Amino acid sequence: MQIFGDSISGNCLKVKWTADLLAIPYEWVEIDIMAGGSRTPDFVAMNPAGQVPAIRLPDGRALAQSNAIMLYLAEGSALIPADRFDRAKMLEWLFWEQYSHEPAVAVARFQVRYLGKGAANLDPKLVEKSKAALDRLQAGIGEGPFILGDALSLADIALVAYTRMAGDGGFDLALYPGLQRWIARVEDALHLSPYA
Ligand SMILES: N[C@@H](CCC(=O)N[C@@H](CS)C(=O)NCC(=O)O)C(=O)O
Repeated sequence: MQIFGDSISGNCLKVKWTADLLAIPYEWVEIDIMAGGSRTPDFVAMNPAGQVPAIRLPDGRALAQSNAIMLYLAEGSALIPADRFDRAKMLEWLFWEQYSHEPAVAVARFQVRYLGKGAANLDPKLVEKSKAALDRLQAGIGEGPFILGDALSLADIALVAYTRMAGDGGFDLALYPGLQRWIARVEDALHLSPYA
């Protein structure tokens, strides 16, 4: 299997971390999105959305969308709850991540860290949406230790990706001690060094 990803992208790292944790062998193919690497004719032939991450299976089939790829990789593993309700609850968080968290927290980070926009110049609505997402996540985790309770799941992997990078967008994670403790637990479970 090949994973096409840009190492600066939380969406891509989620996929990498899932494969690493499950000891699934892969070849990482670095795609430089800032240089248009996901918009080349070859890449778009594989993923018409022109975005990373994407994977290509040994039989040639390709799959995109970070959370769909994670679900594919983790099928049958402990990262997906066996219980029907818990599994649906995990999906609830994954859908929320893509609609209410990533489009705010990741976009703010991208604009500040990679487009050089001052955090003070971010669209106030984007800042508000990001803070609401961080508040919601912290409240949802509660005492945890993980989002669904005792067990690490794909919800933690998906949501930690950009939450741990929120400081890049000007958000002070020290204001979210519950998130800081959860980030440390998930980083530990994924064998990651703290994000710098
Ligand atoms: N919903 C998609 C989002 C993918 C996405 O936004 N990819 C960005 C990097 S994080 C990208 O490829 N941007 C380059 C481009 O759009 O040209 C997912 O979860 O995979």
